[in-house]
Amino acid sequence: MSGQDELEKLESEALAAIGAAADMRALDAVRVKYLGKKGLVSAQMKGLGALPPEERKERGRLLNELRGALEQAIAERRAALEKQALEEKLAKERVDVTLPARPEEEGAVHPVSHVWEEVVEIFADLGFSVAEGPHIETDWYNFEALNIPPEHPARQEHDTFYFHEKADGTRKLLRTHTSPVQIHTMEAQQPPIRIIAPGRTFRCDSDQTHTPMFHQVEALVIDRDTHMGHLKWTLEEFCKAFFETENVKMRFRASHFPFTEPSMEVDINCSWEGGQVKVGEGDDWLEILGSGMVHPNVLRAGGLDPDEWQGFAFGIGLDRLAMLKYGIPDLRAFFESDIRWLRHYGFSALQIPTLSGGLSA
Ligand code: 2NL
Repeated sequence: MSGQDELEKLESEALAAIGAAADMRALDAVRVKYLGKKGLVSAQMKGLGALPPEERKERGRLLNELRGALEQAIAERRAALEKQALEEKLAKERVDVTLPARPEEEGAVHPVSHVWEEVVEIFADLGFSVAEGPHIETDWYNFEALNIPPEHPARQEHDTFYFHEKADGTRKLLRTHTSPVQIHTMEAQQPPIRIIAPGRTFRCDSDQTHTPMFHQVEALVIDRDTHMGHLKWTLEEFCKAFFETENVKMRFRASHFPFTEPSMEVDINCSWEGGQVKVGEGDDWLEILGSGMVHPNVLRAGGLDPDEWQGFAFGIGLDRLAMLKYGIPDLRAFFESDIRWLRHYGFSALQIPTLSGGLSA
């Protein structure tokens, strides 16, 4: 066989093999067989040196053409295989969106998420915006700025989760309340301020009524002449809207928090029947939140002059609110991720709380 016939035979064999390669793996094997370092075309190239100079030139040109033709055929085959693979994948992953959801996979909105949305809806209606911040905080934002210096007894009560100490002696912590968010807000924006800060909080405490992670919503209002009357009105409006009754009675008791002065705890009336608590009826009292006028030291820590600005703040436990409103007896079940519990106490994703449509209806 002449040299040229030999190359033509090689080319037609190689092209047939490329065309027959059914997948990327097979195609790559063909590429290696012909164009690889030890492949058939390379072997021909190596043979060039043994030819007389006048034949070598022509043969070299033909070999280069052959290599170019095979490379192109391989690239085309690869593109065709990729297209085919994509089409197969799309056909396999095709979703019929008109099929109904499978009932056995139905989830539910957690009662805490639902109550969170209800609370946001009520305060948005009162002109508050929602502020959020990091779970990991510094000592300054979680304690010092809130008028809780290192030796303050409230430090022990907070059962703080600390991170490892750094070389400079400082250590980060998991926020024990959402108050740090309010300090960040005071730093970032000038009054008037009207915000709520809902979120997760953490304390190293676990028993029947405490979980290491729980949810809080705090509120902060600051203006030139904000006073206790504004605080009382806001809390009354909140309680009526949240418990969906005009009848709820409230009792304000003097209390103490490091970050407010004066401070008040708020109770609402309730009745106990068969171990079940009902809000807005009966003569028993139930504590639901803590509140007060922002302490001048806290205003100063937030960069505000207490002679110019004043405000109120309060904090409510969201988990407790959810238990009260929806009659859920055991706090610890909240965070056990038991799908049966969630199906029983959870809400439909389509049941979005609105004041016009009813919060829990
Ligand atoms: C409670 C008590 C409270 C606050 C939280 C607050 C935040 C700033 C300044 C002043 Cl930045 N106060 N928050 C005030 C009073 C009470 O929470 O028992 N919560 C469940």
